[in-house]
Amino acid sequence: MSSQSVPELRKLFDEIDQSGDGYISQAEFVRRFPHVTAEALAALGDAADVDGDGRISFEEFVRLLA
Ligand SMILES: [Ca+2]
Repeated sequence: MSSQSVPELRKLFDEIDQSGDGYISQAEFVRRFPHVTAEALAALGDAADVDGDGRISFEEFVRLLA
């Protein structure tokens, strides 16, 4: 567990959420982290995407990283 503050996480989230719709899609994540493997992406999805809609909300993002 890291100790990143919510404002720091918000900044990172906004950086990844390039469409600005408040959700991080897999495509946006890969654009920001182009070297992430398909396995890591799937693991991240399982860990982060609590409601299973295929994208990560800020709430899910905070739960994952805070
Ligand atoms: Ca987005």
